[in-house]
Amino acid sequence: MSENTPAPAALGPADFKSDLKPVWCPGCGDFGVVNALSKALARLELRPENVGIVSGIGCSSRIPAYTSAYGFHGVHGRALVAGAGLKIARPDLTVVVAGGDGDGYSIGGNHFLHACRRNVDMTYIVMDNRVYGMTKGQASPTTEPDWDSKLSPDGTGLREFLPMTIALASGANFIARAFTGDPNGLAEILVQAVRHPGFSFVEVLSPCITFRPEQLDWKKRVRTDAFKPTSEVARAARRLLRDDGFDLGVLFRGERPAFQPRGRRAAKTVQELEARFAL
Ligand SMILES: Cc1ncc(C[n+]2csc(CCOP(=O)(O)OP(=O)(O)O)c2C)c(N)n1
Ligand code: SF4
Repeated sequence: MSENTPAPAALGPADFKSDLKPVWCPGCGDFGVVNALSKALARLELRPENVGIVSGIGCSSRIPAYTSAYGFHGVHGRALVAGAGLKIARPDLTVVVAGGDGDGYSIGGNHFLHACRRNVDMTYIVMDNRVYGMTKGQASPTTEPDWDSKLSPDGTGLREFLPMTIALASGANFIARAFTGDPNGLAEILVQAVRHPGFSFVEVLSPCITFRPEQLDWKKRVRTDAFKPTSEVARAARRLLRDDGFDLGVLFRGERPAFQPRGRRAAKTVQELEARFAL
């Protein structure tokens, strides 16, 4: 930029929203996530063209359409691989991957483990409502074993998947929990997650008021700033032993360097890519 070129005007949260009206049920927790994410991206002084938002399938995975950043609404359970590919090919972009607990922990569970282990520099937001919202209320890996519903009478009887514990054990470099009912707290955690190098995992408690209206009670149960960040895995693991799923804040800030493959630069044209694969 020459000395005479004016600096681009600072953007506000509204600049990160698209003009599509979300089709989420009125009162769905996911509204709070799109609001907080827009605030966080503005606070980070990014521009929509510097950000790629990748999702899987589910109500929560509709989020890229509601932002003005580059978006990819992908395949159920495969958002993390698409996000990692994007970051590796375009390290200049800020990559955010987003989706639900079904998408990320059930069909996408294996990718979750390896994304933590691989530690590519991106932020993964899971909107956890402990149910499959889009497909009308099946139990997910984070559903309580005794949640009684038409599709799981008397509950599944299965113990819950513990995302933060699993992320810690698998190597995630930043681990936090936030609540959509606290949009400022959520925006602040997202700012920290994007800034932290490597794989940042943010579990967001996001009520599904249609299939789990009792989750409206979460606003009385959450404890703001209950976690105090540490860079010691053992300390974070001990802290999780007394977590009931409603403690909020940053649990872990690791110091592993982000993974960026060495070797050839990404192909710049389709022709170049085809030439590399020619036998
Ligand atoms: C391969 C494949 N299997 C199953 C589905 C059906 N399906 C769509 S969304 C979804 C679950 C969504 O639940 P979650 O990720 O928790 O998101 P929510 O809708 O609750 O936000 C399922 C099973 C699909 N689209 N593709
Ligand atoms: S079904 Fe649940 S998760 Fe889906 S939009 Fe409605 S409230 Fe949100």
